[in-house]
Parts: sequence; C-alpha cells; structure tokens
Amino acid sequence: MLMSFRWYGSKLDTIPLSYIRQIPGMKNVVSAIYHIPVGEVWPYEDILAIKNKIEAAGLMFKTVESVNVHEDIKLGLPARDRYIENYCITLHNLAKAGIDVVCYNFMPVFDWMRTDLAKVLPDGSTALSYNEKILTGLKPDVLAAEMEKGANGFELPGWEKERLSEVKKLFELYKNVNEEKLLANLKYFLEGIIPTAETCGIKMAIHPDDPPWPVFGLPRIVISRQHLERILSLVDSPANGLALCSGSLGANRENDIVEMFHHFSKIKRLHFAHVRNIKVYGPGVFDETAHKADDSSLDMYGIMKALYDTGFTGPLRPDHGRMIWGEDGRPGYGLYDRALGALYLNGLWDAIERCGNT
Ligand code: DNO
Ligand code: MN
Repeated sequence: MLMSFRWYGSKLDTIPLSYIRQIPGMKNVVSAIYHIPVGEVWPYEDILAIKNKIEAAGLMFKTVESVNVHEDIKLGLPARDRYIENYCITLHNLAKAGIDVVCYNFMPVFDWMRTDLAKVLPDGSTALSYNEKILTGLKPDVLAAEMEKGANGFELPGWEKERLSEVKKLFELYKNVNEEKLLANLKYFLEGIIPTAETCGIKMAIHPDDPPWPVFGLPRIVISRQHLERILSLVDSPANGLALCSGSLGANRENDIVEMFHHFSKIKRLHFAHVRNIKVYGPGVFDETAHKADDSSLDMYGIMKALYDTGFTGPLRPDHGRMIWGEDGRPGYGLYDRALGALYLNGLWDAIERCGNT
C-alpha cells in the first residue's frame, strides 16, 4: 500500500508540499494538471514540472486524479474520437513521467455532489453532507449557487463557472442517454484507451459515482458491485480497473464495502483506494465524518484488513476530511483532518501487518 495525499498544485492548493511531507508515513502525491481544458492533451513538460516540484519536496508522484473525460465521450458525440486520441497522448506523456495509475470518472455533468459543504457536526467541526430531500425540486443552477457560496472561494470539481453556463445544454443532451447508452459510451472509450494504457504501463482506475444513485435524473453506471463487474468485463484487461471509494459506494448501505475491496483487490483489478468514513442516517441522507469515528457507518479496519489480506500494493488515500481546528480551506480537502485520516489508516495497516507476521 502506498499512502498518498491529494494535492491541487501550487496555484490552486493552499497546502504546501512541505507540510504534506510532514504527515507521518506519507509517500505519494496524487495530483493533476488543472490549467488545460478537459479533452486537450496534457503536455509532457507540464507534467514534468509538477513531478519535479513534488519530488523536490521528498515525495513521489505516481498517481493522477483525474484525467477527466470530455462530456462528448460520455454523450457519444462525433467529436469523441478526437478527445479519445488526445486522452491516449496524455496517457503516453504521463507514463513517460513515471505515472502508473490514472483515476477518472464517468459521471454525467458533475463530479461528486453534496447539499451542504459545511454542516456542523456534534463536535463542532464542519463536513460535507448530503440530503436527498434538499435536492428534490431544486434546479441544478440553484444548487450550484448554493455550492459556490459554501465553497470558500474554491472552484469545486465539475462546478467550474464556465461549465455551469453549459449545464442546461448538457441536461438537454443527456435526455437521449440512458444507462445502457452511457455504458456503451464507456465501452467505446475503454476500447479506445485501454490498448494504449497497456502498452505504456498505465493502470486505469474508474471512480464510483458519488452519491451512488441517480441525481437530477442523470444516469449512473458506477454505483454497485454489479456495475463494477460489468465495467471490468467491457474490456477484459488488467489495465481496465477500479478506484474503489468507500465513502462514495458506502452511502448505499446495500453495498458491502469490505467485500468489494476484498474481491476486486484479490482479482488484481483494484488500482486505487479511497478510504474515508461517512455516517448514513437512512436512504439518501449522510454526513462525511472523521476516518476514526466510533458512531459512523463504515468499517475502516475491515477495509484495511481486506486490502492487506489481498496483497494490495497500489496507492491509497484518505479521501475528504472535515474542517477542524479553525482551518479554512477547500471544502473536503483541508490538511488537518486528512492528515489525521492518513495517520489512522497507517496505524491500522501497521497493526494488521504486525499481527499478520506473528
Ligand atoms: C470523491 C472524490 C472525487 C473523485 C473524482 C474522481 O469521493 O474522490 O472528487 O476525486 O470523482 O474523478
Ligand atoms: Mn473518492
């Protein structure tokens, strides 16, 4: 297991790499190129520049999250071939710079979605939270305005201003795309990129949809074990793999998270692990919580044990964290709580390893 931390680059992230380096047991940085529009090629020089910065701080740069997939690919529009070609060139450039895992998602229009970015928890910290009732009857642009208010001046993934102006148009286009069509478009994409990933030694890792059910009537195809099996079979190659995210999949209590981590790691198709906790109150209602939270819904120990028992060697990161100790940063991506999360997960791993060897 390679303990990792997501970083948005020196322009967009307020956390210096030197602080990340001080998290005990932290090894690898997960980052991306943010100044190139979705669908365009990531130049090798730009990738190298981030890599040099990260390595100069004493950390590795082996994992990219995310090379986002252009909406035309998800919609199956004619321009997709050009974007798939670009994607392949980006993969080549990343491999040349030593990256071996690339995360992406196939969520229509938005990345993760919450209804509150700063819900006050009983201990006074604030956390990302979701309540389906708030969403019912809400127009996406109204939610977008709410999200912007709570985002502390940071742009949230998928909610960038220039995209929001397109949202209405996108919703129109998605009217013709149901689950089956979206899955067929994912297959087309995978058939286009997996041969390149194979030759350059990159493992692709699809992130689950978050939350794991349809929102605003948009189709969702990465939300259950069945979906994940199906995605792996679309192109049966070790390069076509998963980024399992406990907090995303776990919001649906029907998903057996520990079993999923165990199974997909055992068959060597789990390439990236996002491990975080949530408290689920009922269908469609949950808060993100500390990684160690005694009253939360997910079994952090069970997940780490499943990974250990199946010989998982890939990158693993604490995912979102709460805002604690007065920190005022990008919602979900502060330093303190994610550092505590990393330490807790490292502690679990150490103990499991020690028990396994005695
Ligand atoms: C949610 C986060 C996501 C994730 C992207 C991957 O759990 O990990 O923002 O990074 O969806 O493309
Ligand atoms: Mn995640």
